[in-house]
Amino acid sequence: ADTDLSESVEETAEAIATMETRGAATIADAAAVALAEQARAVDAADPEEFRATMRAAGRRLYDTRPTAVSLPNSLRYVLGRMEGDTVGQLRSSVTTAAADFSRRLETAQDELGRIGANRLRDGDTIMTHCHSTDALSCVRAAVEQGKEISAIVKETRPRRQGHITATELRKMGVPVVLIVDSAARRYLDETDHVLVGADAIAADGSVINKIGTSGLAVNARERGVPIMVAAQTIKLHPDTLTGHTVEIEMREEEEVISADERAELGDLTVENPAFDVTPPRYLDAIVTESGQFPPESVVTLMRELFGESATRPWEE
Ligand code: RUB
Repeated sequence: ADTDLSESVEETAEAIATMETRGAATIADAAAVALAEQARAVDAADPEEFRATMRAAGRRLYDTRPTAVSLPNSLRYVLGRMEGDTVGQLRSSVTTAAADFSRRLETAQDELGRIGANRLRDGDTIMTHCHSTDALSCVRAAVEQGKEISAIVKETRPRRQGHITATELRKMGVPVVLIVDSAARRYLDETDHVLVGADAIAADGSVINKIGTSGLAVNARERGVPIMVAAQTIKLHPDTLTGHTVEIEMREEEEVISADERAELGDLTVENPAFDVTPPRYLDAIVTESGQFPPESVVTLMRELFGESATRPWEE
């Protein structure tokens, strides 16, 4: 087992695994903060011990949830900038990189919001799925520009992240209609844009997001409602450039049925995939801090940012 991990890394990893800390951007930021706290806490005898402890912290965080690529991209950013000949230099390179990462995340979200807001017109109604801070940033910017926006918010079973979205939208003064997931198609007739976030974006422009996004996108396309994905460039999945696929997290059945329900239902299998894949042909635009892209062309941006393949600095 990995020894010497700081309380902050253990607590952050636990919070990510239990979804107390959730949403791709929030997870990425929490991981960077935990790495910085680990760097401050580690009492290493020599540079090699420091590096080994930081890699172990990276692995502990990496192993929590498999789908959101912002997590490994955060580890890549911070651990990829770990440099120096002494423990002191190594430590300050990590804390500086983590602070830079958090700052960039915030700036990127604001920039993306301003770009996404350009797609929204005064009086528009959006439909949301799950809770995405990147998607909400677009609505916030539109509201700040003085546009009146209303929202139809999908509950998002099994964890009901729609309640978080509804609360955040109400704080912005946006009127909210909350619906169960299966009512989405009926309410598309009253929707001007479907607006969702992303956990990962593959090189072919497929978007991996909360389970139910793909069905919503197919229905929106059939109804002629544009579907827009708000996702910072940390959501681009560099491994997909070399043919890897994105792992879809399967979660516990307890999120779907209670122990009593399990006893009543008897012998059956409950499956609880957390995410699904929406092919690029059902998406109209991916909005990032670097501009708006047709899904099929994000690969250009991906090569620019990551080169031809991705590093794994947390591995030994
Ligand atoms: C969250 C989810 C969000 C994306 C984007 O899933 O699917 O749409 O993570 O969020 P979970 P953000 O609740 O299982 O973590 O824009 O905040 O990164």
